Amino acid sequence: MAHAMSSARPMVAESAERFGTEKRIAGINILIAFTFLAVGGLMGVLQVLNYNGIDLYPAIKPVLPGGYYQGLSLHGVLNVLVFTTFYIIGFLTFIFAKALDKPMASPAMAWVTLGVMTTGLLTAAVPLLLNQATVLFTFYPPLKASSLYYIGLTLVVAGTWLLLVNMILTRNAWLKANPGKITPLPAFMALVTMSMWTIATIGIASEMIFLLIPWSLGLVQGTDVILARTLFWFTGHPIVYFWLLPAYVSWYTLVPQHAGGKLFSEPMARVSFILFLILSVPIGIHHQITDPGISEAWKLVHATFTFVVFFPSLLTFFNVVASLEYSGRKRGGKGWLTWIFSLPWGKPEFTTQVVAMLLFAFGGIGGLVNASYNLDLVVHNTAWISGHFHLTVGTAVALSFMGITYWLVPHITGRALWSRRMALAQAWTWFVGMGIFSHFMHELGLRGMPRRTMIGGAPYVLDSWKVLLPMTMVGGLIMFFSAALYYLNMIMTISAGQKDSRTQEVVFAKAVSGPEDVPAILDRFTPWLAVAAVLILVNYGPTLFNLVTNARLNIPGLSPW
Ligand code: HAS
Ligand code: CU
Repeated sequence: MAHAMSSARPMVAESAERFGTEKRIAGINILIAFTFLAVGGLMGVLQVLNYNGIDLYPAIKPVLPGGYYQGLSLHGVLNVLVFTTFYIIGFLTFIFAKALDKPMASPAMAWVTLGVMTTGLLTAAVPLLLNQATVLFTFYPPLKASSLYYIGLTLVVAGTWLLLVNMILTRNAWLKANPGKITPLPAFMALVTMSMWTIATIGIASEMIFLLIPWSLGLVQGTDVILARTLFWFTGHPIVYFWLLPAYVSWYTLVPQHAGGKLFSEPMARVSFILFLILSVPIGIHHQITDPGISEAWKLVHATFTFVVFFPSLLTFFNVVASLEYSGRKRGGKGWLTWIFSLPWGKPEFTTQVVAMLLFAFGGIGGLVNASYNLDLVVHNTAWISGHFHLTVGTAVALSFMGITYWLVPHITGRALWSRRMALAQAWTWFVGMGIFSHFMHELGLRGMPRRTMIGGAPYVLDSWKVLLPMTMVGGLIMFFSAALYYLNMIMTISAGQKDSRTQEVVFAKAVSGPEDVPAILDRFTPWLAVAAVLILVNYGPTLFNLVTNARLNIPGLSPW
């Protein structure tokens, strides 16, 4: 008996220990991510109050000397650069190792990844807080920030590359031990995401290293604005899929399991991710339709390819909904649509992610409007765009990431979620708040309201905007309430959640059409990376060649704040 117990104990200890590094990395990353999201999110509340003539910036001047635009810079940088990147690196490290059932090849490298990223974050945070980097998250020159801001962000990006290296080492070791086996789907998806992202970062890394850092250090006197913007969007478009794909990893490989069913088709899921690998980068110029210095022909090509990258999301739509339908019917659901009511709506980790999907459908449709060359001329730089990305990154991504923490944080900490009902209320209030907020932002954009503008201080506010602005505040305050529920629940979970050794194990969903149906080509990287390289060369080559050979580093910096 004693022997049986002592042999059982080390087993448990070993398995708890086995992914100890990955759990810790995920936990710390998620903690950093949500800590900074709290600050970034609060700035959003100030913005929406300012829209409605309630100006709280003077009250917080001692902490935030730069007012609206410093707040907006913090909002953008902390929410879409810091929150996303830290969360994703933690989540993917964990999911990748779990899916292969093999700890990361180099735990030391995993810690160095975190160390480099954190150093970068702290370096960039100093000028941001000191109002020396009030250049928004796109940091378009000639706006000029402190060099620490650019160096810090570059370090954060460089840190992420190490995860790809670690993943490749781990997968190689796994392949050696499992010859002829197909990479488990979640690991494959994580690897696609990091490969796509690493290619994408060539743009921002070049912009930083060749243009912005030397310029901000005073080594060169000026910069080239269009070249800088083009390099930015080389990364700035695919970054949105770097945010999205980890949510897709969860929608494909975990949500069907939460729903008590199966993924509909693994081969189709792989096709979707491979399409993202080859199509995410060569479309960035759809952010520059109104920029001079780039030919209309290439703008049109990028716009057209943007329509093509719509397809992997349509595949996802089909596959994920088919999986939900499978689960609904398995749970006794009947009818064309009434199976929806048989889904486990009482499970926070499920519901939070499904309501995120629902709003994403609208964000995705709006994306098509943006991608249409001529329609973009109507919505570009208006509040419509802010409406669009609050549905995409602000909901599909951020709300899914919250939903994931409803099972992942208990898994990491061994403490049960403090309140499941509060979590459900959080999901639905986000859905309602964001639904209202983004609807009215879209509409205000169509009425000509500019984005990135201190509307509360603008002398030209139209009556047709004034009637709708209060609704953005209603939506914003509901979201604020939702966020408060989230943070309260999480703080209570970590500090006072019931110790529960039975917190959910990580179980990936099986598939109706699974690995046995996957042709070898859908588990390979080299051919797809080659296609990606060709498409990038074709779609960006001529424009970049032109911009680089004509570059004049003669635009001086401005720090008007
Ligand atoms: Fe975008 C601008 C085009 C997706 C984020 N985008 C932005 C900006 C951000 C952003 C942040 O072509 C502003 C950048 C700035 O500061 O200037 N976007 C698109 C297109 C898509 C798209 C075509 N965007 C995203 C995603 C983002 C994101 C994803 C973040 C995560 N976007 C543009 C363009 C611009 C732009 C232009 C520049 C505009 C300008 O003028 O500046 C597509 O990839 C979207 C495809 C999505 C779908 C939806 C699929 C739905 C699914 C869920 C299904 C499940 C359901 C649940 C419904 C086709 C997968 C059912 C439930 C049951 C119970 C049954
Ligand atoms: Cu884009």
